[in-house]
Amino acid sequence: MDFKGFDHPGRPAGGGTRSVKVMIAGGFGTGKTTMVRSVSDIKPLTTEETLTQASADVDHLIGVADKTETTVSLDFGKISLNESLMLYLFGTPGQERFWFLWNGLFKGALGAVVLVDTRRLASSFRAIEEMERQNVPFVIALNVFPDSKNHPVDEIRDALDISPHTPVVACDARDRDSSRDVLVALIQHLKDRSAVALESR
Ligand SMILES: Nc1nc2c(ncn2[C@@H]2O[C@H](COP(=O)(O)OP(=O)(O)OP(=O)(O)O)[C@@H](O)[C@H]2O)c(=O)[nH]1
Ligand SMILES: [Mg+2]
Repeated sequence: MDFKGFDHPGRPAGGGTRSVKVMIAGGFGTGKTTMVRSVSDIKPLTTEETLTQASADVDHLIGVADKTETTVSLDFGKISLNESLMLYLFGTPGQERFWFLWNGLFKGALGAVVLVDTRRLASSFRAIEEMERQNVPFVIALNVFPDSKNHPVDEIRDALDISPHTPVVACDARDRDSSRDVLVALIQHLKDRSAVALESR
């Protein structure tokens, strides 16, 4: 896929490498840190702390019972998708008590991946609402766990109440190629949106 025509609004067109800020968002324990880790070209910066007993009741550990750490501030990584496009990845915290950080984190973001664990769909509702509120285009990445059911995409769309234009892709956040494919889908979505915007001018 060729991203050469993709222009970052803050940069002049033509030549050089474009840098794009991308958020990796989603509910608690959906695999955000895992995705930043698997796909980043550099050793990512992570800010994980041990999960405390205090959060045990509110965090609904169903399906991620062996989870011991949670992101308290952000994950940061970067990936060069090709010679002209560099993505800076910002993983959000999933625990509700850190959501107040989201406003600042999203500044300048061109798009987002919203990770969804289909065993716990509701955990990502708030992240989707936030993308819509902050007007950040996004793709849904269904992070497939061994006991995830194979729901038809239309059912998932309905359950998440997202527009038919929002791409939904399945992935394994632990796998670099799979995570990279999600980022490619996001960039393609951003390109499609800007093409539509240009046409309707
Ligand atoms: N089987 C399987 N396990 C995964 C996958 N992705 C993540 N995990 C595991 O699921 C747990 C949650 O992953 P994290 O990457 O910490 O999730 P997170 O969204 O960053 O979590 P918070 O920062 O606490 O919101 C970890 O124990 C991972 O090893 C996956 O694709 N498949
Ligand atoms: Mg995390």
